[in-house]
Amino acid sequence: MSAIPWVGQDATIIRVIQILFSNTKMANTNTESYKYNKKIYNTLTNAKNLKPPFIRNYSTGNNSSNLGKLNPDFVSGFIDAEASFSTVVYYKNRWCINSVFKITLHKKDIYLLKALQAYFGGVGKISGSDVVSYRVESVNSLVNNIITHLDKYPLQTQKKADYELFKRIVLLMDKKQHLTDKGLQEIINIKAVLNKGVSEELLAEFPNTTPVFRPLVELPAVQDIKPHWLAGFTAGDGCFFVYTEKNHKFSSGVRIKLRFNICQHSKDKLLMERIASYFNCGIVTETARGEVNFDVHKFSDIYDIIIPFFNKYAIHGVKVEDFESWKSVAELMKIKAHLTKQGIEKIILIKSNMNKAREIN
Ligand SMILES: [Ca+2]
Repeated sequence: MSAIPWVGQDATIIRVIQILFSNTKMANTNTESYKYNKKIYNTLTNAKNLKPPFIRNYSTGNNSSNLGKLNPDFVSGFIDAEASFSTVVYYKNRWCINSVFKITLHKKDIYLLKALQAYFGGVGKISGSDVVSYRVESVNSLVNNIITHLDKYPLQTQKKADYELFKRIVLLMDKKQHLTDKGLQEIINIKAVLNKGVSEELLAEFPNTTPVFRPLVELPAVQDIKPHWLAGFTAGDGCFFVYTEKNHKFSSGVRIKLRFNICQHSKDKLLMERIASYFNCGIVTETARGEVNFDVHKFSDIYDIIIPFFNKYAIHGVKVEDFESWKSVAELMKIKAHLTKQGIEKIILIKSNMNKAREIN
């Protein structure tokens, strides 16, 4: 495989060419299908002013050596989407505390975890098979690598409150306070409002527990939202959808629709509204299940705002492949290929290769 990552428009075109030709016998250049693909290939090539040779091994840049050093804001955006901060209290001869920073992804995203580990100076461990986790649990690494980063490049979602609580616990551990009764109780008081709080069993062991206040998370001003943070957040929690819908009003019999989505817990509704203002497009809606969605459906917004944004501020990891496929559908729609039967076939083929990589959130 080629180790050179394709980025931006080049990658889109490589992706579309690769998919278009993937079920066409290259030797048989007289088929209608080949001619049609060739025509689309030429249109896309001319449109983007790119020169052949084109067909080479496609790489999305998922290889760790291609990822290079991640942008710090990207790292924080990705942590906002995918990481967890937790503290476990257990008894083994004495009360013990284990604080863990963790990111769990599908195994296809192991290179992204390796890039994150490299970003954090190689601390922590990556383990797992179908699902892989990056864990940092040494107090020293948490203080010097994770906390140092997050204090400089802050989180933006409500997860920040959990981070602030987690940080207080880790700093107490760093000062060995967890080895004293007072420090241990202080940690339990903090843990009482961290994530799901403390179990009844633990509460029974620490009857004097007085939960601390959960810190308030300040909402960023629209102009303070960092584009690379948004790219990292999207790499974690964003989705690029292609919908094919039977519709006889269209001569091809099928209507193609694109959707860009970011889904969060409804506690981050105001942040999602800020993101909508930042992009100056899309809508924010709340579901009965307590989720909030930021969606962009309008083709011109997708083509003129969303795609150029992520061309400039790169997403990393397996989601890049979805983005490239999605972009290639947008390019086909731009040249009206989706209004023809053959164009629809290509789009269905591209769609069939999308959104397979991530089975966990
Ligand atoms: Ca998430």
